[in-house]
Amino acid sequence: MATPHRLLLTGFEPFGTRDTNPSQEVVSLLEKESFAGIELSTRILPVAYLPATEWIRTQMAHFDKVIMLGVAWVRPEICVERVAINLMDATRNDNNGFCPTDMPIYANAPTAYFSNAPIKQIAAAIRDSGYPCKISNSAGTYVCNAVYYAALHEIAIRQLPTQAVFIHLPSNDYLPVSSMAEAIKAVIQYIANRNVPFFKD
Ligand code: PCA
Repeated sequence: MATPHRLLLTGFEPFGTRDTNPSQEVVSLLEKESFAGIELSTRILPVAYLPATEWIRTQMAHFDKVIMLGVAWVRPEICVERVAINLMDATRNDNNGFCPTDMPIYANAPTAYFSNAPIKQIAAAIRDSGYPCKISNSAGTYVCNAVYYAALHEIAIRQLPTQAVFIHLPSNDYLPVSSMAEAIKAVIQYIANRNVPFFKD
């Protein structure tokens, strides 16, 4: 049997005025499942720039595939993020009380990275499972973007084969959490059903 893909799936704790985060709930639903061909690890990240970026950075060498989830409350559909930018520009404190404006995540690092995962195929896998999904060209300037940037920067500077994608989930006013979980399951199954190399054709 082929070696299973080591897959890291992350979500975020609640932040701001909300006491839930759909990304955390989706991870809790999916961590109970098993997927043939996948060795699944999960983690809920703090909505805090420094610990979240530092943790994700240290994990990149240990996984083949990384799917990071967060919520974008105002977006009506699931968004597969194409790009991460080297910028922290918060309009509200993070959960550690940190509120950076116009600051780079890493000094002397590239302005942006594109995802090294096949975002179009991932979006298609979600749409084929019956859920609304589009490509987004901005993951914002809050903690989600920072974590995505940290992952892609680490992969780039260490020349790791790891492939990473960030997916923003909508508010559960637009889509029930159980449907979001089904959509992400479709992405995991897309990974599982492909022989090596999964992420790039
Ligand atoms: N969404 C925020 C941070 C955590 C989350 O779930 C964001 O889009 O940056």
